[in-house]
Amino acid sequence: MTILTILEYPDPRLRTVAKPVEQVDDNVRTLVDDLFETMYDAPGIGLAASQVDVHKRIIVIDVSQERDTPHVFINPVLEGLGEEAPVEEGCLSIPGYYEQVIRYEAVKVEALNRSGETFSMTATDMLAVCIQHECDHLEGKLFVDYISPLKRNRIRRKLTKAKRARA
Ligand code: GNR
Ligand code: NI
Repeated sequence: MTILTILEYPDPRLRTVAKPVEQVDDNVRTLVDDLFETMYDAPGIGLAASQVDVHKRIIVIDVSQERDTPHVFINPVLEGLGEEAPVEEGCLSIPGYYEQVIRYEAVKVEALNRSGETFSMTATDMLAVCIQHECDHLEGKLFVDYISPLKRNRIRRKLTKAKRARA
């Protein structure tokens, strides 16, 4: 197992639109395992392959307190359900910043599991929020795209400066 490097905003590679997985093979399963290891290590409640510069439609999530309820979604297709409501989000690719964004309160998601079988589930609460956040990553979209340009530019400048200081 390998802990992968997470790209940080405003890295342009985070804007790449991910491609569908054609075959759920051992290479894909190894990537899924590495995504989980990277997510648990971070620690985060979700991770999209896009964030580790692999532009395939794969996301992993575990919103449980006990960190014992992993979910993997390959080629996910989302349908928003219910009302839209503001929620506070963070992102491992935008470390240290939290902003309110509008999300559906529930989603239906159809995807492939790690055996390559189609499944469907409906999710609510934090799992629904996280699925929407991760599916955005696969489209090259980040939560800062929903906030004001003023706030977004402030975050961009601070992260760019922090990265310069680290280098
Ligand atoms: O760890 C994460 N926490 C989080 C909190 C609120 C809404 C979404 C998230 S996802 C984030 C991990 C991440 O960046 N996934 O892409
Ligand atoms: Ni994120």
